[in-house]
Amino acid sequence: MRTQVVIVGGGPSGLLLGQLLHLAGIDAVILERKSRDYVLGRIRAGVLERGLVDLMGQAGVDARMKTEGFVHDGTLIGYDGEMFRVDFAHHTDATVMVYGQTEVTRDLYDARDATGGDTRFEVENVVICDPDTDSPHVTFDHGGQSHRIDCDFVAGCDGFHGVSRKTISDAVRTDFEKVYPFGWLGVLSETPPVNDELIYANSARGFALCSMRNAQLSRYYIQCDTADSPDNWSDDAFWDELRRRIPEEAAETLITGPSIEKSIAPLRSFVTEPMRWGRLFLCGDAAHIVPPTGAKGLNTAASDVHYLNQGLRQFYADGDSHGIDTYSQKALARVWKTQRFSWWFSNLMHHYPGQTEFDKKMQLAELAFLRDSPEAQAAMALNYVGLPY
Ligand code: FAS
Ligand code: PHB
Repeated sequence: MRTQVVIVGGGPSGLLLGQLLHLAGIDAVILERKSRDYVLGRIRAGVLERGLVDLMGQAGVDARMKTEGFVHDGTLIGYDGEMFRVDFAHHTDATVMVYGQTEVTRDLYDARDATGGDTRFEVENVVICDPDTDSPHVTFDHGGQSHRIDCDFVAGCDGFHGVSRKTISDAVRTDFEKVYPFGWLGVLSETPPVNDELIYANSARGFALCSMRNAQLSRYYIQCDTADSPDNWSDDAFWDELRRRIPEEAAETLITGPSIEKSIAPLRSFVTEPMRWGRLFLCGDAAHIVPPTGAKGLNTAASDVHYLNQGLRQFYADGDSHGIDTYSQKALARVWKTQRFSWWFSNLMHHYPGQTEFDKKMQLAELAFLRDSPEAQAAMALNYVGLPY
């Protein structure tokens, strides 16, 4: 079999790229390791930058997002017993969309079904062959048979634990990593959100975040030890700890209920360079990971897809390889800026084991500066709504 682009990974990166390429008449086969239901069962991101909202529109998959998503023009930050608001619309004329990654993925799968796109689920033993030649191919097992697809290009959209990044030899690739000494314990509950906007809280007991998916579905996080386990946390224990970490006015109005999902995500900053090797291009978590504090994981995957989609369209339209030749450089330029914001916001809002009293004073001083300085709030707002592509 032959196709133009093989996309390894059927998460948001792979699906969005597949949809945009289809609209340009470029054929792609998507290979996904898990089942569709498994992919849709993952609870992950919740905030979409303006760039991803626009891309969803370009991909023709934004109808449900427009009716069910929540447009947010600011966020709340709580610390040291007080709370202040950063007004995105005032500083940037832009907003963000609160719409779960699960729904984004569902919309993209529905669109792929409608186009009859070739998506193979529960594939195994994917191997990307000869990516550094003009005739790469991909082999894999599916339905008890071995398969080979010859192609022009391979898009590695298979996340942090996929095969694509590891296909690029260590002699070519450089990894940059910071592992944070804490994780996030997340709970999903069928309860009304505690506030119309998100609340990021830096309390003496550690970080907490109040988010949402819709008017009856809330998403909450508390910072936890890396060795912690969801089994150590009853719902009551979680709600009690959350109340202790969020501003009093929110703690008093918090409506709790049974958790329908409870999980711990480790936090790391990670980038691999380059994001291209021959005819293999890395997109999304396959190339980079951020601590979720700044809501940049899914959104940086989107800007990668934007650049790669542009480059492949240019190549197939008029044989011009400039877009694909500059893909890695362009994508990484934005990746590092989102890495910095995610690192900055994580350092500002979390308690580090062994943090000295001076360190805590530095955090409080920076939070007070952010509270009082319109320029500091504008810088944060510009990064939060999404830097330009
Ligand atoms: P994904 O990991 O989503 O998708 C990769 C796909 O490739 C998966 O479906 C996988 O099954 C498949 N795959 C892997 N190996 C394969 C192989 N060998 N062959 C075929 N398929 C293969 N971001 C935020 O902005 N906010 C958050 O709150 C947030 N929370 C997160 C919580 C967790 C636990 C994790 C892991 C990530 C979180 N993220 C968050 C980041 C997340 O949203 C990612 O940025 C987003 O899923 C990136 O999408 P993809 O690049 O498509 O990678
Ligand atoms: C979420 O709703 O899951 C979410 C929102 C904002 C973040 C991280 C996670 O910064």
